Amino acid sequence: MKGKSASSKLGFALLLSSLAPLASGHTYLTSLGINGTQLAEEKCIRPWWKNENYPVEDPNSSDLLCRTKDMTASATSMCGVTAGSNITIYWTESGTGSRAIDPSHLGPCLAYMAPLSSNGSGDVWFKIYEDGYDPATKLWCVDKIVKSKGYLDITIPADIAPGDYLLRTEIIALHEADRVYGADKSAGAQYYPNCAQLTISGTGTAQPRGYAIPGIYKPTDPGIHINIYDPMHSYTIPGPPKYVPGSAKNTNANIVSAASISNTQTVGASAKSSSSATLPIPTSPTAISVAPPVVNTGPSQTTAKKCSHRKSVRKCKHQRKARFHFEL
Ligand SMILES: [Cu+2]
Repeated sequence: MKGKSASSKLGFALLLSSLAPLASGHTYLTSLGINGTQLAEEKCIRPWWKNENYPVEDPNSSDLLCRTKDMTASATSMCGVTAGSNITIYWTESGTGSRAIDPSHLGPCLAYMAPLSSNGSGDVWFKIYEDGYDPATKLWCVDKIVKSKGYLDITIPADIAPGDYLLRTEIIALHEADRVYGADKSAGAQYYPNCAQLTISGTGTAQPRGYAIPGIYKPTDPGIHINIYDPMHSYTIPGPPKYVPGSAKNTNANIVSAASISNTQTVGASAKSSSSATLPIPTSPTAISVAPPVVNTGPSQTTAKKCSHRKSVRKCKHQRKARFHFEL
């Protein structure tokens, strides 16, 4: 009896330890900070999808683009930013003041830009920020985000041509990335992209080489399929190389090809409209409001509250993970 009890205890402990990496607590781009002012939630941000803090799990899905329900839906305003200046990304789990993300969701932070006229379609995305893992400090970018309560400053490249752009921010959580996406229900990296709309001012002329999203990540990339619980001596940040200001060689080839590509993706926008010009994209920037952070009371926010893993587990997509998270 004694032996049996001990072994079932051991079994339970092993079960718990094997489940620990499944803990879920997701995140989304909640607001932007520009010129030292944190804007209202969702301002200049493309509409969040239904359960906005849920991850994209298939790196080949069109959801990887902006994690929005509809790529034809524009942000309600443009935010003006001077090239070369900083912008503050603010990620939260469930709105202003909530934690950034579950600390178990370790992984890199990235940011990309693309001309707004492309609506994200084609080889248009260039990476402007990346922070992965530092073996010296043993810190992931997500460790820093957790510590900063969700805030991260990034710099808009100083030499890019002025105009309207999409800014795509992203956290990739690797807590279940020891198995390749598709291997089982919870396997693979979790992607947390969102897009904002910026009007960049400045005197630059650079139009950096771009890459297609989806397409930048493969399930087997070394920075995507990785066991982060093994000792880590290095980490390869996934995606294309980061754009180095001053290094743009090509001119507007990307822009032209982006405009001519219409149906290469099955995203609602690109599939439905033959030209990005028909998309309801604001053409004139509106002044940046200096409103203090306001809790958004729109429908998507309501949905998010319902989908907190701890409260309404059944509403959540990752029921297995959610349930274990709840129980643990
Ligand atoms: Cu999660």
